[in-house]
Amino acid sequence: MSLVKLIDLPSFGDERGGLVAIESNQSIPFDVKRLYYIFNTADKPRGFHAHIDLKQVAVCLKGSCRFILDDGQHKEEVVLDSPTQGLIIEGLVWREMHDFSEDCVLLVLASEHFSEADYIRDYEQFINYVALKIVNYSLEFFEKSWEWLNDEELKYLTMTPDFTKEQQESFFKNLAIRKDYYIYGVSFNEDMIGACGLKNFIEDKAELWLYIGNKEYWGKGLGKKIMKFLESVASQKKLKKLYLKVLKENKVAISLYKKLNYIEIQECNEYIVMEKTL
Ligand code: T46
Repeated sequence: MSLVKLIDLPSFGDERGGLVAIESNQSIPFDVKRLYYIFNTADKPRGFHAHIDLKQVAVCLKGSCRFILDDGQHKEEVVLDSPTQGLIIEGLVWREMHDFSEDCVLLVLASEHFSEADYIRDYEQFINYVALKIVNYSLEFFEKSWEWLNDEELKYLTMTPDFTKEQQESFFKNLAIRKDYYIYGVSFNEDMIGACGLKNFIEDKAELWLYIGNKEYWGKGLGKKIMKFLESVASQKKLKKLYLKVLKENKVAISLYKKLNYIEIQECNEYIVMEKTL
């Protein structure tokens, strides 16, 4: 499917001049929560980022500029130079804007309020983000997790208690009938790298958990995508809040959770509890 999705905007121009009317969920496929415009450009390229969860329509009201869109597999480009044409930018797409004409005025309509946490501004991180998939927690993942959770460092960081092979097997067998435990595998291209899920449901609240068992994948900014995925599952299940437990010394994880708007609600001996209202 083409990355360049252009739409003709409803145009009511006549001999008095041009008029374009854009309506949420009608002429464009989302509710507009924000608009911004870029002007007085100095022909300096802009963009160079992707968004995790944002739909946008860009309209060049005056002048022209060139967009490059890249989904990690292939790139496409398009010149915007018409106030009656909108470029829909959605999904995990790296965007760059080049060749601004001096008189360019670029209007962008966005489906969400501004959030810096929604930006991926590093290309390598973007490529990693594309490669990461949340998949079914199969027997292969289950067997891997025995290895992962018996690694001393991971066991410590995830606060996993001692467990036997038999206990783990009965846990796996029960998964199919349990309604109070969601578990998913995390893969990177063809590699199985971790697991995540939701547990301990109390009314409209649940505990979020995740780990990357394959240490080669630590520090690549993958946690954010896993968290966003679990939050979307929680929202679909009509949960109102998510909480998580994190070791006090796990500063990297705590900083990620803070960026994603989790706030500390309780301090225990070794760990803190953080919560987010969805
Ligand atoms: C996009 C392309 C097409 C805000 O505080 N609120 C906002 O709504 C926006 C759009 C930006 N900002 C701040 C964030 C930065 O500190 O303004 C500063 C410049 O933003 P940025 O460097 O991201 O601008 P562009 O032109 O590179 O990218 C913009 C949008 O940010 C982005 O979402 O898709 O246009």
